[in-house]
Amino acid sequence: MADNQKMWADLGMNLEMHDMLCAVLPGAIGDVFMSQENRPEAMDYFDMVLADVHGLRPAELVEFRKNGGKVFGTFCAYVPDEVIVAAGAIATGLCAGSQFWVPGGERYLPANTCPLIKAMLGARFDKTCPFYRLADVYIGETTCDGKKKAYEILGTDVPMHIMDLPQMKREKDYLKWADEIKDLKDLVEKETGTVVTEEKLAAAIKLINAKRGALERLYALRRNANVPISGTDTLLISQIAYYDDPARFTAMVSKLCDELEKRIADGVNLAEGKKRILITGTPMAIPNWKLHNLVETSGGIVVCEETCTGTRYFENQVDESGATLDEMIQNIANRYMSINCACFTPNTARADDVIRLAKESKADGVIDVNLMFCQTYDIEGRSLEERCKAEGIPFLGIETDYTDNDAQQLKTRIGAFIELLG
Ligand code: BJ8
Repeated sequence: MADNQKMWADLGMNLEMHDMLCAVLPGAIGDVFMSQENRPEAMDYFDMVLADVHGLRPAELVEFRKNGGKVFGTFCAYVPDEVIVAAGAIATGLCAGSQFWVPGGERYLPANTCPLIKAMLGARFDKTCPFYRLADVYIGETTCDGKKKAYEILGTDVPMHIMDLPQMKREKDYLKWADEIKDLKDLVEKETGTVVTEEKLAAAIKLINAKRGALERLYALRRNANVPISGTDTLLISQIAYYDDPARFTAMVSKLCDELEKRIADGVNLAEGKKRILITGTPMAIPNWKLHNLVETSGGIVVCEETCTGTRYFENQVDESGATLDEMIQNIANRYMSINCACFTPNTARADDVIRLAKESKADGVIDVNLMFCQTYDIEGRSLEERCKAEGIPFLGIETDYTDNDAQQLKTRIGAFIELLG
């Protein structure tokens, strides 16, 4: 911890304020994670990463930068890590899931802005997140309006590169996204002084495909009648996916999956007497475990997340058959354009995904969670509810933020929903 203090001081962090953030973490970890029964042993690794979330990985990034390495901070599941990795750089998610950062963000943004966006700005300007201090360049993207405007404000304090994400899925949009990925490649080459060759990009595609494959395996195991791992634990893994070393993360998830297979064979079933729930909606950035905790302490077990901290992050692989840089980049673009985010129009494929995943996961019900003031997901919630109802899948729509103010009321609503599932 003493080493961490020095590192945080060297990073120019606000130590006094950061201490306040660190003070609440052990309690939250105890309440949310350690209180669960019969957890897989291989969760040890992820628990350790979480317990020292602002120490372990940041120390690696500090070391990497000392040796001349560059770190790129990202905010969205559409930004392809492959290109950053191919230039020998590190991509790290700049997730913002804590209420702690929201008041800081409100100094720059209207209060009626999505909490995720407010937390992004609070984390940067309050100087209380080492990842926000360590990223040399932030990679933003034109998804929702709130993020676009927030990136302009972040750009007053840190180098920003914005990727212009198309919002439709016509052939020309796939070509356009490939063009934006080429611009990203040019940027990382310039920043790192490393040329992205065919060999390097092909290796990076394989590395990130392997990471997605490990997550796919984990999610497939949860579909079993015997559920071997809680949704809360899986959510933590999905959150850590955004910033851990990809090869190590893949190895740790694979090790966990080996254990989960054994647990299934041994008849371990965390779903015993519980209702299986699929969660869909806005992303749950670390340390936002609110909904999973509420569901799993109210008679439910989360068996799948159709979110960017869930299936949207890992479904579909990049085609590895590309031989030239142009082909590889188009293959990368095609994979990322297969993500179905509400910022696209039309986005009916997301409802198809929810129905498919609910069936595959044998979900008893779907809970659609919307972060307050996120218009696109809020609007989509109505049609999603109709689609689920037409399929006979019970549906509950929830809007919430990062505070605990509504926790009791949500617990009552979720408890009633789960009871109704019979
Ligand atoms: S691909 S979901 S990570 S944009 S910030 S849209 S919650 S108002 S995060 Fe997202 Fe990429 Fe889409 Fe996924 Fe709404 Fe908030 Fe905007 Fe948000």
